[in-house]
Amino acid sequence: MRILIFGHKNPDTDSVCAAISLSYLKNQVGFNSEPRILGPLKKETKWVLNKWKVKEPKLIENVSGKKVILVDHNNFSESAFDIEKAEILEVVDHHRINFSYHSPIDFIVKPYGSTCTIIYELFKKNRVDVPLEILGLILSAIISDTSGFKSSSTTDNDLETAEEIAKLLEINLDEFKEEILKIKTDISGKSINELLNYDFKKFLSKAGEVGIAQIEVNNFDLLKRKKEILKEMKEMKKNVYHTLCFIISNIIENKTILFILSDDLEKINKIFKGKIKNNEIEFNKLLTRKLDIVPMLLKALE
Ligand SMILES: [Mn+2]
Repeated sequence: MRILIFGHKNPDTDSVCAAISLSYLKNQVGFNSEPRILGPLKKETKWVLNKWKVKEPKLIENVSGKKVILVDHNNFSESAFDIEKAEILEVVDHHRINFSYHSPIDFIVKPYGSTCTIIYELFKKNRVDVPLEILGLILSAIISDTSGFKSSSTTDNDLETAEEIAKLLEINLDEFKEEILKIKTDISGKSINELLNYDFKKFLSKAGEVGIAQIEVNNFDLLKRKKEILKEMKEMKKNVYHTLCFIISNIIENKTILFILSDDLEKINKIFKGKIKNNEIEFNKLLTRKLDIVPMLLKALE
């Protein structure tokens, strides 16, 4: 029976490239697998697939009764809607562990900046040659998921893997990095609502549901629209979220602005050392949702 391999809902480049790469690897070692996606692709991911001449995976319909492998997520709320009825064979991921299952499975989670870095290691471990287009996908995903190696989630493994692959592909890593980041940070023509939904994830805290939106930009022009942003966030939060955050990371200036609305703003402000002013807090570094913001919020709302 065929195995379906897929990343999280609202797929990003790491999710999609990890599914395609791992599917290729599995097929080389005797399995029959196919990559899938859980939603439409972002502009950046389409550009990457086009660049390496790899076709878009099909949209998933249902996984009930099917054999599946999860990549770039290990959390049912971010997975296929009927994931509880699937047979999970394996997980390859780099997020906080939020998983339990009725039988033992291969569960590969490493604190790397990109799932694709783990998959490159799996190629080596299995002694399978990596074709050029898969090298290209893995490199693109590492650059994208680590914001060009600047994000706090970046490890030496990510950087070394990227350098090794750039050499194999005979491309200039810095130039290629700039190309990807230019597309990733292009928010022109997007409404505030689209930006809030661009890379949105939900978490359950002890106090209630927390929603965290995240985007990367190459300048802070967007901040001029703070009023509009907070208005849109209020609308989104209404009756749904206990806390709603919008992380805006400026990858040129290495700064992060966090907009935050919460029913317990005082508690959260304490964790952030009282630095929240007018629903806003600024950090002089690039923060990531999974390493910096989620742990702080979950702690504050305990
Ligand atoms: Mn990822």
